Amino acid sequence: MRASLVIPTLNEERSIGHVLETFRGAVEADDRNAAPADRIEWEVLVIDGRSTDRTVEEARARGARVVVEPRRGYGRAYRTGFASASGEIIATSDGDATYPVETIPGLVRRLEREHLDFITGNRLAYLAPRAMSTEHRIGNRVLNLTTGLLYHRWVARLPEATLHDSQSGLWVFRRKILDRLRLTQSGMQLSEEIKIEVLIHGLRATEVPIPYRERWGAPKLSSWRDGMANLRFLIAKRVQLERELREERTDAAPA
Ligand SMILES: Nc1nc2c(ncn2[C@@H]2O[C@H](COP(=O)(O)OP(=O)(O)OP(=O)(O)O)[C@@H](O)[C@H]2O)c(=O)[nH]1
Ligand SMILES: [Mg+2]
Repeated sequence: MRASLVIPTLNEERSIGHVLETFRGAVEADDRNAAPADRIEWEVLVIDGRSTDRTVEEARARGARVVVEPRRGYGRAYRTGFASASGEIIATSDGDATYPVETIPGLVRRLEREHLDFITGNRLAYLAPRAMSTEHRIGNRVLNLTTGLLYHRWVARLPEATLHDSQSGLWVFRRKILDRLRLTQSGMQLSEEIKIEVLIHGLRATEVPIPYRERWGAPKLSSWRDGMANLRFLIAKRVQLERELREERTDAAPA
């Protein structure tokens, strides 16, 4: 089985080496426990937004394939990364050492074992004390509540009938589902867009608890600006969805 780990980076020289080494250690442990035929063949893609520090050198030195995406945006970087990934399974993580990349091989095994299409990590389950600022925490809560209210009928399809962390950026999924998802966002909104698209298409998805740690290096996110953009996106997408559902109902109604 081939899998791709995709990591967007913008000036993460302090942490990217650590992230890639931690991941490699986890892959080696997974290989030791697997029969040769069951080993996962990994490719690691770093989608770099023209970092001005040593991120690219650090990533290449650890065997990652670096794709330069000069257009700005977290979502833009992921959409470019997904198009460049060759694995049947794609996993994602930030390059700032916040996400537990060591859990990724195990999550791929779980995706296979449970015949799932999409797994997303719930960072709020084991949040390290300084991993999120107060603004960030409040913003997340507002966005999670809004997602739960606006998308209730789709979120209810999850095993716990709720999405605890709409903003998480650690996912493991089958590449083939990308043909069905409409991913349009170039900013942080991609993180909620991908989950909503998975749910409205009725794909087999689950949320798993993961640790989330304090970031290394300077934040790229602006809690207020990105939070408001995410909120506007949630509302606009729901309005559009309602319009499409209404059109479908009209088309299906007998003349
Ligand atoms: N290629 C690319 N990567 C980006 C861009 N903006 C952010 N990133 C990377 O995307 C990942 C997520 O960005 P973060 O700044 O960590 O956002 P966040 O996790 O929501 O916020 P923090 O809690 O501050 O870490 C990091 O690895 C960033 O380096 C961009 O414009 N282009
Ligand atoms: Mg981060």
